[in-house]
Amino acid sequence: MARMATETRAILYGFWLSSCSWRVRAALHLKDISYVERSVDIVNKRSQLTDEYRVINPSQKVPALIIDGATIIESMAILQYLEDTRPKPSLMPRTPILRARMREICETVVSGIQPLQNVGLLSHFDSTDQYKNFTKYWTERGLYSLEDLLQKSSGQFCIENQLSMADLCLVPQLYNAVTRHKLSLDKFPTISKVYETLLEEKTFSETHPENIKQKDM
Ligand SMILES: N[C@@H](CCC(=O)N[C@@H](CS)C(=O)NCC(=O)O)C(=O)O
Repeated sequence: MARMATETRAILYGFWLSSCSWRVRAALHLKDISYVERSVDIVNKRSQLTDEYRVINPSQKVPALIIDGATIIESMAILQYLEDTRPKPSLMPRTPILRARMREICETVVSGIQPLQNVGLLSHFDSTDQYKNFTKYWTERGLYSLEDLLQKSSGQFCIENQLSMADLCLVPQLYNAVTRHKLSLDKFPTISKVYETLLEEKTFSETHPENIKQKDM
């Protein structure tokens, strides 16, 4: 009797342009977890709003990760689960104060920038220009804050010289700010330096949206 094919790898529901999906993709790569990505087109088809996808992710956003027989939504919950179940290499700095520094950076991106830059907001503005001015304002405020935070905590990476959740949050958001929203990082020398270094890391080069876009097409 033919055996039914079952997917034993993790399944990431994401989208190439989504910063929150890139956070998770980078963590899966860093921890060497085998996965397959299923594209949910949040821009043109707006597939996140279908009843079918709602069963997977009730918030109707990406990402969602199916792993170890569970479906997990919210990128930071996913990162923490991966860290708890596959602790090496660790995404957490070694001391409580450095972990607090890491969370400051994560929150600045995850709560202070991303929700105000989310493509899902676009249809709620009278014009694209209005949306762009809004996102530019909040992104720049976040960048000023991140510049100060990184001046205190960074080495090669956001927190000294160890990759952490902070880097996983920072890189995708900066990529969006620079490419999609055409913001300049000239006023933010520490952010620029750390960002350039991080883009060279395999964790980010191999999970880069441009690579995922090729596969989606
Ligand atoms: N807090 C959520 C945010 C998820 C989120 O906003 N995802 C965006 C892409 S980065 C999305 O799916 N946007 C489509 C929409 O809002 O309709 C997380 O971290 O997973």
